[in-house]
Amino acid sequence: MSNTAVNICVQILVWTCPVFLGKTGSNRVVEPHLFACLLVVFVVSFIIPCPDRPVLQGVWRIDYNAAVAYDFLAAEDVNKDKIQDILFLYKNTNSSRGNSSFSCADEGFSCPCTFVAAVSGASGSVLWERPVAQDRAFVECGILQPRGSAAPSACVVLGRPGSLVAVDTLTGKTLWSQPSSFGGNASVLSPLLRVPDLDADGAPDLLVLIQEENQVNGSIYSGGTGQQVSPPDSLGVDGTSGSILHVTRAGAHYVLIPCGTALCSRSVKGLYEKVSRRDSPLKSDPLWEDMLSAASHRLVVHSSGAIRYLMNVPGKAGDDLLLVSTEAYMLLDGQDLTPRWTFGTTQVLRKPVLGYYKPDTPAVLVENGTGPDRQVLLLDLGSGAVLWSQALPGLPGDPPSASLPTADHRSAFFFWGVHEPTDSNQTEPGAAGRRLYMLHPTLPGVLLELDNVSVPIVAFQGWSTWPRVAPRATRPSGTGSPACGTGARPRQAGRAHGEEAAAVTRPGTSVHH
Ligand SMILES: *[C@@H]1O[C@H](CO)[C@@H](O)[C@H](O)[C@H]1NC(C)=O
Ligand SMILES: *[C@@H]1O[C@H](CO)[C@@H](O)[C@H](O)[C@H]1NC(C)=O
Ligand SMILES: *[C@@H]1O[C@H](CO)[C@@H](O)[C@H](O)[C@H]1NC(C)=O
Ligand SMILES: *[C@@H]1O[C@H](CO)[C@@H](O)[C@H](O)[C@H]1NC(C)=O
Ligand SMILES: *[C@@H]1O[C@H](CO)[C@@H](O)[C@H](O)[C@H]1NC(C)=O
Ligand SMILES: *[C@@H]1O[C@H](CO)[C@@H](O)[C@H](O)[C@H]1NC(C)=O
Ligand SMILES: CC(=O)N[C@H]1CO[C@H](CO)[C@@H](O)[C@@H]1O
Repeated sequence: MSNTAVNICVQILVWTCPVFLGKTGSNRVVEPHLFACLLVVFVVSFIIPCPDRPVLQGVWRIDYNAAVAYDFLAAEDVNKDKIQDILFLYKNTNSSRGNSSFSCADEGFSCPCTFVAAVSGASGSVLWERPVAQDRAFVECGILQPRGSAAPSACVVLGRPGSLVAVDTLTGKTLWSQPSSFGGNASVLSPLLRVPDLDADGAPDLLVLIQEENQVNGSIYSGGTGQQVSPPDSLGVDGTSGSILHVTRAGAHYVLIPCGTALCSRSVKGLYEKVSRRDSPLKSDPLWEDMLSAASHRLVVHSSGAIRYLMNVPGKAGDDLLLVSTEAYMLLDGQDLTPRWTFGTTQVLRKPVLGYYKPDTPAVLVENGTGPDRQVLLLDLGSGAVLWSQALPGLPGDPPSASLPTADHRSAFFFWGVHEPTDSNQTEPGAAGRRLYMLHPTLPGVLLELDNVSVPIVAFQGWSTWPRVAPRATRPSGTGSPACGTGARPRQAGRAHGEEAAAVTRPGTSVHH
């Protein structure tokens, strides 16, 4: 992301789409009682430098003049209207919306400084804004809330120069604030990791990983107060961003960091107890301790190419690990790290996205290559088999893909590309801009074009406004529902035939039957 101030705007698309349930037989007469239409709202929002285009129905846009945008978006129902509201970061002189009770100076920053803003997902109106850092900051939302608790939801902001601040997501007010000193040349490795409550204050704690001179240190901060629970200790490894916390079958917590073609690891128990010299209720896993001590904190995983991404994915008995290297995707058993399957591609650059292609059966959306030869594939997570694939040329800087649960226990998949019909006479594939497509597994032959944008996109994310629901469950209310077809044109792809394509736009009317 460039650090130059441009006009940025946050744009949000809200779709209300019926989802077909049951068999997609040859009879395509839309009869709601046969299809059991449910409404599902897709909320996809992105931050882009301002294009000059009309506001569509179901789309809102707010402009920030001469601001710097950052690659951060989070969603939370801030105003309790049952629609996810959007949190984002921007850098500007005093709050450009004029609805912030704080100026940069009030928080001890010079102008311009970095603000966190919360805007209504339904209308785009600003709910709150406040300065949180001088320059760009790490922000992580929703990690301090104990699971299933009614505690206020918070965003943790790790600013530069060192401060660790928890902001109440609903009001923008500070819950706690602590200075934090990371060495002059140290860099914080994203993301902040949530570890079990070690200081017994009822809130999960935070593990911050810092890299300085080829060495990664970890320190633990209290989620309740922001105080340091355990001072920095070396993990004995170097590494890169993209760490995750993995829980083994024995219930032991391990930090995993990509380091070259291996995985570097350390138990949270070891990290905490060594420095704090206190006991903890955390467990360690003898099998993992053996694997780690044999190879100086490294787990040998026989990866082809440097490891880029790591993901915990649902397995049969606890989480397995999906490992993405520059050359292949590999699913590892979450306990003994034996490969379950390997999917070799020549060029892996993007983080995969999890979703459900068949009902309740996890699948992973992957990309092979970028540019004109890009292929988008859906793999069965259990076997690595290809479920769906589509050639879809990409552009440099395409936003990441996304998936959202739908009411039929599957997912809709969203990806950007520049798919063109083969008969088109277009000399410059990028001229029309990058387009956002949606695939729903019920109609695997249809790619629905949802939007097109001809300027760079800084951040993009999708949220569903409510969790996965059982079919025939509640019908949402008060979403101001624009029809499914709004701004969307069906586009045939792969095995498409016109009948299916037409069916996608039609349900918008059938909902009202
Ligand atoms: C920011 O706001 C403060 C207080 O309202 C004001 O004193 C200051 O001049 C403003 N700075 C800019 C650059 O607008
Ligand atoms: C940061 O790194 C530079 C160059 O590597 C070095 O000159 C400087 O002393 C370092 N600063 C600190 C605080 O370590
Ligand atoms: C990292 O931890 C070591 C002790 O393990 C300590 O000596 C060093 O100062 C720490 N570095 C930072 C940047 O905190
Ligand atoms: C990935 O793309 C490359 C180059 O386009 C191609 O040679 C390779 O067969 C593809 N891999 C898969 C698994 O489709
Ligand atoms: C594409 O269009 C241009 C002008 O619009 C024309 O000169 C050219 O012959 C066309 N190319 C093809 C392959 O149709
Ligand atoms: C881009 O999308 C808008 C509406 O979303 C549509 O009117 C326009 O024709 C599209 N442009 C292209 C080149 O497809
Ligand atoms: C200072 C200011 O204008 N505050 C307003 C910000 O927006 C909220 C919600 O619209 C209003 O209630 C505040 O008065």
